[in-house]
Amino acid sequence: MPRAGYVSLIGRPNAGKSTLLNRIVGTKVAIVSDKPQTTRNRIVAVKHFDAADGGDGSQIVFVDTPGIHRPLHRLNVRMVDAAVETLREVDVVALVFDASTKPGRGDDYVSKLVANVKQPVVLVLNKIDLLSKSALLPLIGNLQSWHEFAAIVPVSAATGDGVDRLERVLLEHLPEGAALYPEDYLTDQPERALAAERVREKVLAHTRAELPFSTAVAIDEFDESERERLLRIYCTIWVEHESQKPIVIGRGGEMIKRIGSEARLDLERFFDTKVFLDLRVKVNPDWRNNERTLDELGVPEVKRKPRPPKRRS
Ligand SMILES: Nc1nc2c(ncn2[C@@H]2O[C@H](COP(=O)(O)OP(=O)(O)OP(=O)(O)O)[C@@H](O)[C@H]2O)c(=O)[nH]1
Ligand SMILES: [Mg+2]
Repeated sequence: MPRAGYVSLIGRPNAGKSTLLNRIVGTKVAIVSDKPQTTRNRIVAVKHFDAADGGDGSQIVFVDTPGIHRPLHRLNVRMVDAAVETLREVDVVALVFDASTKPGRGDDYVSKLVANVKQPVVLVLNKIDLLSKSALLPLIGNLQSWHEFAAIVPVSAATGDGVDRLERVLLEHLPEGAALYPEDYLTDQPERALAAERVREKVLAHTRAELPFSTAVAIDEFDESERERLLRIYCTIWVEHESQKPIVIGRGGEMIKRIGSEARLDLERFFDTKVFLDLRVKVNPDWRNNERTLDELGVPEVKRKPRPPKRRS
């Protein structure tokens, strides 16, 4: 009997959730960077276990989520809410932990969140390529106290080590049933969003300090009228302060050219056609706290159920 269901990838920023998702589905659906808070919304992507690949028609519907952190802007409140909300919706929670780091206060917070989860929680110890074998066992012993995990699976999303086993373990905990998505379905991310994210990925790769956090990319025009020959994409890179503009543009436009040419090559590979990419940089003060801009950027607000008012005595 095939199995099918939802698995959310939850954890601290930088744990490697998006790298793991891309590794499993075999395509870059979520951008990755060495800066925390890279992923800003939920990304659904489906792993198919097709008969053609020796599978039985099972499906794992992954939900990649923003890393859980203390939110200081409305953007971050929306991000964390989006991640936490998945805990109630999925069949299995995959808690991804960066095994090359020591558990800290942020991890305490995440472990408290999963303590209330009713569904099976699988602890994924990622980045084991950075770890000696002898360090793994004591770490597992230490993290077992967090939760009654359904399983603990060491992996390296970077090398693929352990990922097959992780897929098997996740499948075991999914309900039996027919496929939820068509067999060629990859992701819920529209092409425009994928394009904007790839541009943002290059910005993240080449900037430091506050800039990665205060940058957003909006698609102004996605012109497919001559797609076979040339896909034309016009983007605006938002920054928060006037002083950040020259950093993204660089001396003599060097930085923006580099971001543009790397993004264009990436987009050409992804869309399998020539791409014309127009980038401009604009200041949008305090966009991270502007609800309308956040809506427009596709970082939706998670509507929580209202709590009953506290009774006054
Ligand atoms: N060495 C090593 N690095 C990894 C591995 N998995 C991810 N990384 C690196 O860790 C960094 C963070 O990876 P992401 O996939 O963006 O992490 P994330 O959990 O999605 O982060 P947020 O979106 O910010 O929550 C990147 O530099 C990755 O290349 C791994 O298995 N081994
Ligand atoms: Mg991510």
